[in-house]
Amino acid sequence: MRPRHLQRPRHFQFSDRISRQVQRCLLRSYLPWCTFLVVACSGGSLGAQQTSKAESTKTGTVRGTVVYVSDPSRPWRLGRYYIRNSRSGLIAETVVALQARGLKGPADDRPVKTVTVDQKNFQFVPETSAIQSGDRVRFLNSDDHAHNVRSANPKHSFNVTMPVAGTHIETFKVATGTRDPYLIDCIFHSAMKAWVFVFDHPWFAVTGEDGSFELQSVPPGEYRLEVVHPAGDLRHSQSIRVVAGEVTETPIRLQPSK
Ligand SMILES: [Cu+2]
Repeated sequence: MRPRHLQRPRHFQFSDRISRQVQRCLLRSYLPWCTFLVVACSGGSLGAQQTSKAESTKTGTVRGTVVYVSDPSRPWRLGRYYIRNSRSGLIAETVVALQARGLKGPADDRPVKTVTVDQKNFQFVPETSAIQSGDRVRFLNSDDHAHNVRSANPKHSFNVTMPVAGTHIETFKVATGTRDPYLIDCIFHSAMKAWVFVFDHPWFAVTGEDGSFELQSVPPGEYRLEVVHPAGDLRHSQSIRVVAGEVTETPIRLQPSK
């Protein structure tokens, strides 16, 4: 028997006993229902997964993260702008895209997309954009100074002055892939640079600050997975197999170009 000072007060013991009885009663009464609910919920969840799986039985997903691996013999002075955590090396504004001979997106009448590139604090924000051919870029000027947007690429060139609060929309019709992105600059401020990558398929992505990317609804097959960080001139390419109904996880390590 417990010493008196360790014994629970009598009313506590009573209420505790009642409480235990109520718990047992509730357990007996509701356990079957709880079990049913759990099974029903998991069944519903499985159903959703199956639906998702059914939708993706014909296509696959490529998912991964891009990590910058430094090389003391080839320092990258701009790394501090794109790598938020030097330990992880996860790198933002990296373009990841599939490449294969004759690769074309599904022939559909998809709506034209418009992405925005601002000119702010004497920088293009974001510096790196990726679109499909036929999509548009809306350039803005949020600075209190005049800017300019220019492309000298022979496949699509333009040169437009951007007054304060100015807006200019440009349609990019010619896909140039990862090899020849459109370099956009400002004739007034030579340090301002941006890149517009244009693809004729939808299987591309630009990494965020967490370095992650995901390419969905990819037809199964063998591809080159091309990775470019234009500001750092970092490039990487590897073979990848996409399997229907499966997610291909692909960690990517980017190093300074040789
Ligand atoms: Cu400028």
